[in-house]
Amino acid sequence: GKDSSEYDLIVIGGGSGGLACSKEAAKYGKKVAVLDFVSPSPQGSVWGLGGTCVNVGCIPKKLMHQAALLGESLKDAKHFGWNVPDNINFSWETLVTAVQNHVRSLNWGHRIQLHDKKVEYVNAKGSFLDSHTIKAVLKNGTEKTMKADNFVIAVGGRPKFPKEVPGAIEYAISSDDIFSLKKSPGKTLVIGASYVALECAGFLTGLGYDTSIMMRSIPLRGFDQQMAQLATDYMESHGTRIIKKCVPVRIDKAADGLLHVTWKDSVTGESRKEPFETVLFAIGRDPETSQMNLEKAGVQLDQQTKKIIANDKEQTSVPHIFAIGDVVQDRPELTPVAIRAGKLLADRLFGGSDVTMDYDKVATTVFTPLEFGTVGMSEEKAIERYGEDNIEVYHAFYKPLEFTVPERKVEQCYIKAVCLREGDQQVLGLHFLGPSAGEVIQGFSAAMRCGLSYHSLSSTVGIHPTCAEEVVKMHITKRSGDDPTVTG
Ligand code: FAD
Ligand code: NA7
Repeated sequence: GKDSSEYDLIVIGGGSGGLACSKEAAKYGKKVAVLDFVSPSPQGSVWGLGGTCVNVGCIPKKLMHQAALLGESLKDAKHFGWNVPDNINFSWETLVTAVQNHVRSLNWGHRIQLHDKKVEYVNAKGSFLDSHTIKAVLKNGTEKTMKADNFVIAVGGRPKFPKEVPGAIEYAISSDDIFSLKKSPGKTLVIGASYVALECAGFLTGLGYDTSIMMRSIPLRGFDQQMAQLATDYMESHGTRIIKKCVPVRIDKAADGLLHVTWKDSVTGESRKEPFETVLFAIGRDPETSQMNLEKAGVQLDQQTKKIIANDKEQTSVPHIFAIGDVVQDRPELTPVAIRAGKLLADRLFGGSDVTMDYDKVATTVFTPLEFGTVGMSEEKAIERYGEDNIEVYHAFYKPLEFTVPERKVEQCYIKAVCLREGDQQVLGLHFLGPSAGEVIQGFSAAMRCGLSYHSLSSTVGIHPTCAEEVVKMHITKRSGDDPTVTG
């Protein structure tokens, strides 16, 4: 047995990856502790157990996205015969309360699960003293020392603020604050073009707020750019203002509380100034490695990103220290990725497994007002890898049946399969813009893991009438130059 301060495994970070890993390890009868501590955001937001996804990520954002979609549905409903009154109003306070209540129920659920599975939960901030010892600092300042044979670092990341922009840290918020914001955000400027930026601007627009996005270059770097363009075109045509090729210079708070943002157009060089009620930065995330004393343990970081370097067994430069989730260099920053990596790691450490995590062909969905589901390679990536002559792209612009009756003007519903040109035409990437994109793309991602070819995709019989059937019906190649609009 181990004495009270010695563990088989200490997990630092009780988010998606850390919780999954610690619970799985405890299943093997191991002595496991998980540390979780939330440092307040610059605006003072804090939250409970469960990490980013539960508190300030996937969960609250999908609920707010749903709230925005419902607003759209209310407009549609009239056309379908519902006598919806004209002056419907929306209450931010009600939404935030409902979302926060659900988040709190999840916080509680995670605590119960740790208890039931005999994982010791320590609400403390962990940092290394040496490679086998950590210091845990509790909220009240009490310190304790803990030792373990193995460590898993799963501390995730936090939103970045631009240090060079005066007023940014003082006055702006981030995704860490928006989901619990007490008062309605009002006229909002979202700065950045990450998926988080587009999603936040999307639901704020949908909820009726005057919303602008400021982009310095392209939307959704790393994603298929044709899809990214269509997703943002849709937003622009549905009320989100996009301020292109501009960067913030400073933010000043006026006596009336308004935030006056000065920005610069990087093409013309001109400056502009405009007041907003809320400014939200979504310019990427920094890993939470800076206060962990990782150099004391000997854990190597990427010099530029400050993320932890880990091998295909999630092992860092120190053999008994592992890292999973968003804190690791070159990994998709997604909850199910962190969960799976954590579970497989515990199985390898304590269950005699040799199964490693496959980070390839992980599907994801950007919950913009018109959702964007994607798996595998972008068209750009496929061309770069195989050459334009060896790639066949099938595509279609389609109209969801449910958009016809309410006469929704949507030109951006689009699907694209990026395939190899030879043989059965293996599908390298599948990209879908339209309703319920996540629900649509999940099954196709399983098919792609089985080696889906265009041949098997197009010999699949569709489910009528759905949007997903448009995926199996695609037959126009980009190369042909034919009109890809689905008719009838
Ligand atoms: P986290 O979940 O971030 O957990 C890390 C935990 O460690 C945190 O609780 C942190 O406070 C704690 N911690 C940090 N340092 C210490 C320390 N020294 N000691 C103790 N504890 C510490 N992913 C999806 O799959 N789908 C989505 O729709 C989606 N939407 C998102 C929307 C937003 C706005 C954001 C920001 C992210 C979204 N993500 C989404 C990404 C997803 O949230 C992350 O990939 C996931 O949470 C990563 O899990 P993790 O375990 O690596 O870290
Ligand atoms: P990303 O993917 O890191 O993107 C950051 C975005 O913010 C991107 O649009 C950047 O524009 C923009 N950015 C970064 N710094 C600035 C400043 N200083 N001013 C204005 N705009 C800025 O964001 P996430 O962290 O949300 O995404 C995490 C993961 O999701 C990532 O791995 C992706 O693969 C998917 P840029 O394109 O650099 O001009």
